[in-house]
Amino acid sequence: MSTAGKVIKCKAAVLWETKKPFSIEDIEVAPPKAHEVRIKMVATGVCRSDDHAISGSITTPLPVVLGHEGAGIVESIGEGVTSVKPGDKVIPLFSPQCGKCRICKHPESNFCMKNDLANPRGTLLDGTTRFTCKGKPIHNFTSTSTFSQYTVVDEMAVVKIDATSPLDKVCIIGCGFSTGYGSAVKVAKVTPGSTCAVFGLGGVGLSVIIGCKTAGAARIIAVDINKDKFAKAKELGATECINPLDYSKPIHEVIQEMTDGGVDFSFEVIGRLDTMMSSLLSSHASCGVSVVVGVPPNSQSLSVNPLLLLLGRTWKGAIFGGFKSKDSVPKLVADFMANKFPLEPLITHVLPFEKINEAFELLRSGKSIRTVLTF
Ligand code: PAD
Ligand code: ZN
Ligand code: ZN
Repeated sequence: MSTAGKVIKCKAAVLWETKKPFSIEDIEVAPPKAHEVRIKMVATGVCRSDDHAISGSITTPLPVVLGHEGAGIVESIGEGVTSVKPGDKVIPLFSPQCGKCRICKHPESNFCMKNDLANPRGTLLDGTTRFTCKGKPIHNFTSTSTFSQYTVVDEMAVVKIDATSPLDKVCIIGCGFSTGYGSAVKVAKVTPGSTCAVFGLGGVGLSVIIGCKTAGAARIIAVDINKDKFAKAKELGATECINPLDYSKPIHEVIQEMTDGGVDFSFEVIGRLDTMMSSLLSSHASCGVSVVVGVPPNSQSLSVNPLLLLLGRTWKGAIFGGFKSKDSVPKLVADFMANKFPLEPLITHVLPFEKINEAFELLRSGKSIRTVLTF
């Protein structure tokens, strides 16, 4: 029996308070309004950015349904939706592409001005949410909210993908893979024969390594304080792995000595101010490009001597690997289907959705790269 036009009762992981576990709740998901899409989730990855929202390091209105790295099937569409239809396989887009704003029209930039990341309202575009639980409205997260059996998103925050693609794998194209890969190939524009350093070997950092290798980097130096991450980094293309805890001097000095003054491209993929500075200093003072990928803790700043940039070094950052999401996600899925890069090595655990708290424990303890939750 069709559920279109009706309220759907289903399970979702609700975060009522920061620093607390999720509660699996029965929620109601209202039908999509005009220009909105209701999606039956099939799989969702667990990203450190969700954990930043749990810890309060990213501020977002509560109570909330988190999750932003999912894939699913369109259940129904609101009036005026033209780019997807019921039955389509789709990926929700935490960094949307409205196609109309100044940034969407800019040839290089990708951070659409309709995003709900910079100053989160925790709602859809119309300022309301389609989720309720125990009579209370529950907020959205980053235009997506994938930790629910059903979610509603704005049309600008969802895109159709290849009907034959495996949703339990391509879900990580919704954030971690694309963010890391794009940071290398699109934001840094890693060049053949170059030397790179990647700080942080989680799902995003390892995807940076895949991008550096694809771009033809000759040396890829992987940096992490958890040596258990090194084997996978090497499997994906790291040529050297170093642990800052093994050295008495600062790690940027070690990297400068290893690379005749600094790498061509460095990436911070952890989300800490001290490692952002180490990454910057590891890039060559005159020709280096350093990219901030990790999300820094809320309202914290770095003090930087402008001389660090004056000699020619470039310091930049990007959300979602600099990709315009609606344009790029279907192409990335097609590239995965054409074996241009692997996703399987990044997915170390698959768990049923109800075990979401366990998935976050695996991430926090450093035991998982990506856990994919299946519905
Ligand atoms: P993760 O927690 O799986 O990986 C982080 C890695 O950093 C782990 O392997 C840690 O052992 C390592 N680490 C921690 N502290 C240090 C340290 N002091 N020195 C060296 N290594 C250390 O996270 P992830 O890969 O899911 O995400 C990484 C960051 O990227 C995180 O801050 C997340 O919020 C951010 C992110 N940004 C975007 C974006 O669009 N810019 C998208 C997705 C994730
Ligand atoms: Zn993410
Ligand atoms: Zn836009």
